[in-house]
Amino acid sequence: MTAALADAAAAVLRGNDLGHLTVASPDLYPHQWSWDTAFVAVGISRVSVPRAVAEMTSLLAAQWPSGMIPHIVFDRPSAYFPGPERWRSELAIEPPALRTSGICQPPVHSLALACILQEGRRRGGSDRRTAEDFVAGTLPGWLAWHRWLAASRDPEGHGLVEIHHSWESGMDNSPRWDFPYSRVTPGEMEPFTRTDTRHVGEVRQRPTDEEYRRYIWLVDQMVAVRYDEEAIRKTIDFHVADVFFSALLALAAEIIGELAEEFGRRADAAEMSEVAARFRAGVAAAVDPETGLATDRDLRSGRLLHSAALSGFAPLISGAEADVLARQRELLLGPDWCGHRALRHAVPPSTSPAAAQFDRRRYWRGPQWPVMTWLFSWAARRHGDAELAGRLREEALRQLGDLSFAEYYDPLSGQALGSRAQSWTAAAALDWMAWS
Ligand code: 9WN
Repeated sequence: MTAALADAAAAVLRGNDLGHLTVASPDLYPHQWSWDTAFVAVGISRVSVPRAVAEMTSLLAAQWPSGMIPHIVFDRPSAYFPGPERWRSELAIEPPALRTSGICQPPVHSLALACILQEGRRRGGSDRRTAEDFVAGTLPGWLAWHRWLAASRDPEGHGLVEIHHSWESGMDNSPRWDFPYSRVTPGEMEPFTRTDTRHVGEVRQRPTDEEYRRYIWLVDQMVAVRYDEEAIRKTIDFHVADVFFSALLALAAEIIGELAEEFGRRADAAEMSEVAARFRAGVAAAVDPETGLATDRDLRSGRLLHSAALSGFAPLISGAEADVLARQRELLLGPDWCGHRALRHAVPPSTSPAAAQFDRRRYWRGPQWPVMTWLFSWAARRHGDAELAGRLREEALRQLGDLSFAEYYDPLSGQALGSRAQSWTAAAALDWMAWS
């Protein structure tokens, strides 16, 4: 079974490989996505270090002059909507060299750098050299990305990252965003046709048409100001402090700081360690003492966004004081989350099954996303909680035993949902299989 799972996962990644990049999934997402690429590179490094390096290199080639790593790189025509004609990145005040979207996604890239380096060193020889040369040579680019996030997305230094579209959170239609979206009222806009719903078994597994109208409205708002960050902050209808993105920035900055130190960049290392501390503190301050969950904030109204979404466990990602971590761990394994009695597999659902907003089949409103389980298990291992990491891994591997490598799963029945042969799901499996 174990060997079959690893073989099948590697076959999925080969099938989605265009040579220099891996598409996020064969039909639904036929391009390179930013945070998908990092997870994919972690998995591929277990098979080929040079190929993992190529993956990250192709993403970095799309970096904007500002330092932003865009959320999608469009390198070939496809029916994906919204494609480059709607994003119009060429109109940006400082346009990127490639055709890309105009927003970003959470910065999990330094996790991939660390994994590639570790795997290269474990294998030794040319893999070691390839990994070390790659990290040393591309550190300036990755540092610029983290620096841009810290400066442009937290200009006042609160330790929380602002986002301008829920696609930036990576959890597009999570209940986290229901309130801010209830205040986004699209005006007249160029008509469009969704293509995403053609690639899933049933429309209800995807966001609604109403949600899509708002998503595209926000894209149009950003194009209208030519992606000028200052202007976007003033004009965009969706303006939110994202606690999970912030936790990932804290973790990512800590890791890139360690890499900078190792490669002799002491000033960069000190700067990144400050960034990590700032965002870790921001996340800790966002924990609601009553629920124990971290909370986003709507920056237009000032309102705290209470929701029973997985992002509430942001401190488990960023790291926090021992008592905060202990409470979060207990909650995560408790009856409202992984320990809910109706769950088929004890891995974190995207929304608590005990919450009113829980929808077992709709995208980020209930289903379990294996890549999120991988992230929580990886972070737990890093933060010294091998027990939690091992539990999550074991359950997740059971879930993936159907070999569909689905994008997400119905938490109650265990049925595969969304895209099949999703690259980051296969990558998570490959990495888990290699854990000792
Ligand atoms: C929009 C590729 C991406 C993931 C996101 C996930 C989904 C895109 C979409 O797919 O979003 O970015 O078209 O629905 O929500 O996290 O990176 O796998």
